[in-house]
Amino acid sequence: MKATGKAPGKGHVLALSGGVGGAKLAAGLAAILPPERLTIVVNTGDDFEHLGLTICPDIDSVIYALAGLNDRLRGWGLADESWQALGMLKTLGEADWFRLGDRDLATHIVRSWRLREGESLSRVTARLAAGLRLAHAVVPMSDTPLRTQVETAEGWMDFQRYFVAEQCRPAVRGIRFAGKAEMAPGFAEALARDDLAAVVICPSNPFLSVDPILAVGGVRDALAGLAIPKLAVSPLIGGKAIKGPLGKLLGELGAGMGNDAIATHYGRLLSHLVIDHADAEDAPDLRARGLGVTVTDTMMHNAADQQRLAHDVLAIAQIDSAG
Ligand code: FO1
Repeated sequence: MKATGKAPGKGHVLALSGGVGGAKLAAGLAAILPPERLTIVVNTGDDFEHLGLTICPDIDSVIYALAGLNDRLRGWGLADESWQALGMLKTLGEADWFRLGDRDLATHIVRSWRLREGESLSRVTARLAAGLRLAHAVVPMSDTPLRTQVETAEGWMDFQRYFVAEQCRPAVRGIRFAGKAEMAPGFAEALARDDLAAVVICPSNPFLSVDPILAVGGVRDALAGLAIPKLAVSPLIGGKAIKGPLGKLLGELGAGMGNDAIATHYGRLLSHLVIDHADAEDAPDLRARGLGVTVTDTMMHNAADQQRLAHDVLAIAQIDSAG
């Protein structure tokens, strides 16, 4: 996006987020935008059924981060967590490879029981967010399952098996999203808003966390049809992912390296890429593609960093955060 010299607008922002990294920017945006001006759509490709419970890791990362309850060190789950139930599950001979904390279990119990009672995932997510006193809209990408699976030498594997049980060790040959999903109502409504002023792709893994959102029916076309700033914050710093398997995946999928690979992956969906100072040398080549590029500090250690980056993103899109 080129600067137009126009006064900053007061429009609505649609943020697309995966888990940990994305949740940090989502929390920054929520801290500086009033609830009526932000919709956060979250990846549900990582969701799975475990011990009879429906687990939605990225939704939980986002609502916990917005509520300031997330564990910053571990990167997922709740701070001040205890693990008594997990220990008892192990004693009883049940699976303990996916660690469910005592406090976190309450979230999974509420979600599972309300879904079983017939509520949609959107409704349950709104219920959980309200329970945590969140005022901003946190919306699952879809109310129907679309499950991320990775292809390894042993065949197709469910995401959490690959990510947690196998610690991302198997080489990935392909990624697919199993199922057929429609946009959740809150997602479709945000995309159709007259006052939609920017789409922000948070710094989540493009292949594993953002692609499932883009794979939901109608999303790519809807985004392509929007003549507004469409920004992504690169998940890379110094050419590397802060956490997770993105660097390894880029190599395994032959998707290129660094921010060039990120820009290639999103292609014409993006008008602007926000990169870190450590990757400033990538800017000329990215600009030569016709992308707007902003070099800033994208590392988010704390709430102040999250809000600073959120301010940067809104400034690029010429959106005013006040009121
Ligand atoms: N990630 C892990 O690496 N190990 C775990 O045992 C684990 C448990 C877990 C429980 C609840 C939850 O909401 C998330 C959890 N995660 C765990 C994180 C999660 O698997 C991934 O971070 C996301 O799916 C990737 O975005």
